Amino acid sequence: MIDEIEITKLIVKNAIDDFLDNLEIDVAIAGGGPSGLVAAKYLAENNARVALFERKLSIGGGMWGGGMLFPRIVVQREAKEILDEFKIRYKEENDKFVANSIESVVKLASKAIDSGAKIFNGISVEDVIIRDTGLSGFVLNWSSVLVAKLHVDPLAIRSEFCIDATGHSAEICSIVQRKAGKLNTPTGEIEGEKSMWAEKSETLVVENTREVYSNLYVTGMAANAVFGSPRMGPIFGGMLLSGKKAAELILERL
Ligand code: 48F
Repeated sequence: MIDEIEITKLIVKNAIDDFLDNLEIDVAIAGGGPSGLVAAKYLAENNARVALFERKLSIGGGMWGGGMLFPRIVVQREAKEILDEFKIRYKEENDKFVANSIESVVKLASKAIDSGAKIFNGISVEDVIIRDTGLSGFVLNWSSVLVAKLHVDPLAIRSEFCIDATGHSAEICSIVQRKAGKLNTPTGEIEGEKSMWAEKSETLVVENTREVYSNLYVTGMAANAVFGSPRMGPIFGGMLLSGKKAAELILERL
């Protein structure tokens, strides 16, 4: 027998149990693009309790569309090992590795989930919790509530460490700058993303991956936006290496 009420109960009960299980965690990640997914995988496989909150229905961020909707990404040799770890297939040309952008997203997500990271979609980080020790959690709301501009109060989760993986907009760092004052940048503020310069940017994105406010790490394109570095277009080695570095930095402290 298939009963609609039973289906409803199964869905609501299981989804709520999952949410309740993730109210107090080791690492909360805002944003499910490539850098967030990679960070989630390395953290979770090292036994950290990780939850990733993604505003949209789909994780993957800016990776799905490759370059200008040509569904390919390019990865340089330094990050080849990460492609291999995630079992993403590629074609080698001129010491560069070309992978299908759709395959890349699904394999990043699948490994992150298999490693034990929890992914919550359709949820936006709209604010943060700040205590004397620094950032200590995210304030969350349904993205649909925010899109509809409904006046609904958010809820919160507590986390020992947080990661801003929100991409170009560096949303979590912007909130912290606005509400707490100083970030660990040269000016104490968000320096702002610069125009495309792939070679420079790919090195800088890894260097810029660090603690930007007490207990808040920044990764991926958000790291370059915060530290005033250029964008890079559809070369993704830096994103993957940045996500891995964010995980390693936090694992040293857990
Ligand atoms: O933009 P995005 O893919 O970030 P990334 O991991 O990778 C950047 C590349 O895709 C590309 C690039 C590399 O060549 O320049 O752009 O740095 O993914 C960011 C994700 O964060 C979500 C957003 O929907 C996207 O999926 N996001 C943004 N703000 C919030 C958020 C928020 N406040 N709460 C939850 N999710």
